[in-house]
Amino acid sequence: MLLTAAVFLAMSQYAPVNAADTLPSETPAAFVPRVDSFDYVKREVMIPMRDGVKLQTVILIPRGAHRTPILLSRTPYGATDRIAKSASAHLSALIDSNDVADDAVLNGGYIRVMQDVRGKHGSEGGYVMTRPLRGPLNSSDVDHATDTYDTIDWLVKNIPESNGKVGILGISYDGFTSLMALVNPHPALRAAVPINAMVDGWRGDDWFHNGAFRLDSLTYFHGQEATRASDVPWWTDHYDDYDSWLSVGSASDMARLHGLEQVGFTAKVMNHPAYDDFWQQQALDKILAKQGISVPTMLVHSLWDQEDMYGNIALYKALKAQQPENPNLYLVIGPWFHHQQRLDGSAIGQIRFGSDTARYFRLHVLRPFLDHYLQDESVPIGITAVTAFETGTNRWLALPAWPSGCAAGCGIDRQNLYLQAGGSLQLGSSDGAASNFESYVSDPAKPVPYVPRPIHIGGSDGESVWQTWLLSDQRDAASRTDVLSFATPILKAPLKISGETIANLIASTTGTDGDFVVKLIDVYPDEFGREPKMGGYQLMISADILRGRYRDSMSSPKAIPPDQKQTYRFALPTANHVFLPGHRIMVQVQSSWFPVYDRNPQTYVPNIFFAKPADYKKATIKIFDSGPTASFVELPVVR
Ligand code: PG9
Repeated sequence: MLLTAAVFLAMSQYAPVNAADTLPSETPAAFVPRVDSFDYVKREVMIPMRDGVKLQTVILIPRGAHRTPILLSRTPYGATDRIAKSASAHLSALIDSNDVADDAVLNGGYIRVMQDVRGKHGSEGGYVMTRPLRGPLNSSDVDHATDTYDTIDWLVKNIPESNGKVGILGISYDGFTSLMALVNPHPALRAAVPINAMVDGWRGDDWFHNGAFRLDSLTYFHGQEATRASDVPWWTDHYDDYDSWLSVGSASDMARLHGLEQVGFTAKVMNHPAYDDFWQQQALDKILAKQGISVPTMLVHSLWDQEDMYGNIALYKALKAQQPENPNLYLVIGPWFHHQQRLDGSAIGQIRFGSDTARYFRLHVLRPFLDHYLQDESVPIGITAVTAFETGTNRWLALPAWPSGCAAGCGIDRQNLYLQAGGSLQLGSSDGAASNFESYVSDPAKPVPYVPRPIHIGGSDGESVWQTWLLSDQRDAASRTDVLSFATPILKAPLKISGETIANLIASTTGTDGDFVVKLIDVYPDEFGREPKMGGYQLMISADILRGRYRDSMSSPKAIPPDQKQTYRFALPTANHVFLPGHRIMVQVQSSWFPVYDRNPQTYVPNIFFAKPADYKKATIKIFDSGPTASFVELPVVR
């Protein structure tokens, strides 16, 4: 009787509407996974912040851990998916796949914690893109600094296996949140490793470079802000990204096409095209230099970072200017694309570095740093203030500061490389000839593609164009009539540069606005021994763009007077490169780089985001070379 009642109950619970299906479901109401044999314990908790909002946090504790430090990351990309989606009984297998803190780093000796930032994925609260600190741009009581503080406070009080010491690390957005942790840090925070961090979205990180807008930012706003779970895909209507972006007009037209007026960050960016207070007040290099850093911090920079090329070097410079002998500051410079530190670092595209430089970093630089500052039994650190990979020769250098050329006994001379008539380059002085110029027509209807078309950002054949594009062969650009190339004779001796190259163009345009791209290139010998495909390869060592309206002031744009010589002076990203004998140095100049950057209409309009089709006009650009008004690039030459 009892049995019959139980069966009836079960049937009524699970039976579908069709009463004829009398077979009970084989799926239990709630399955309990068996994980007792795992070599770690996983906890998923909601950690309360000071305003009551709870943040989803995944904690992985090596089984049997005792007095073990905590390694925290804070991310908008889904904590659960990032470190705990794959199923394995081994902690090392679980975290190895995409975490920079892989087993080479953790070595069983860390508690790994990953948290969703407020407003994303499992966390409560509202999302604000790279939420600024409390102050003029954030009137609430919370920011990433307070959220990190509250999180660390909870972790050290609620994980009995910990030794009470916490390190924070992360790449890109997670690098930005690692930097935020340094503002009024929790006393338990003992080390930070911001990698490829977003520091200043206008000067040279994700959204703009010197005022030129990076179009793919729109797809990022969409991915990040359309929903909490980032689950609405961006659609395309062409295979070739060049066509997709050219078929709409301005960036705001594309934003409208995808409904981006619905997300909050779009209007903020489009209402602040210049480097005004909105950008300056949230630039982390300025903020952190003002308050200084007290927590041992290792800034990690990629030489070919296609997203956050600017931030960590700018921050290092700002911190050094404030406190030249800060013993807590370390810098690592590696031959990587954005976030390659967590992957294989042997090559980027066709350029090979002779060893897995990313694994070297994780094992011999990152781990000693973390062990030294976080483990109870302090391990000797064994690394210098700066660890930099030298490209061209492919070797790691231990340096006292950046830039410093070599360990001891060498300095840096700033030497000008002058653009000369006929497409040559001359180091030291311009020729005695009369002033001359080369010219090209820049047509916004046919902008210079950043890689050969068709361009498919995700890549075809599994090779990501986006990750490798800064190292792609520039010969295609060199053969266009709207790109100028200048080159030295074949080098007889090596020439090494360390630090920032500065472009100093003297140019005129028939338009009233315009962009200037300068690329410093290593041209390989015409034939190249064991790697025949590299014969004549044009490898970009450093390059950037300046939107002409900002030539004199980043915050107060002004029109370019047509047909008048103007100076366009701007820094290119840091390099640590040896141009080898047999190679040549090349400088290329062009006025578009599409569709990485939006097109400049070349007619001055108040806000390029809202330029109308009729504003986009061809312009003739003259780049002055030879004689007293020759354009040049200022190289940081190591002697
Ligand atoms: N570069 C990405 C990003 C960082 C910060 C803000 C917006 C985007 C990233 O890779 O996380």
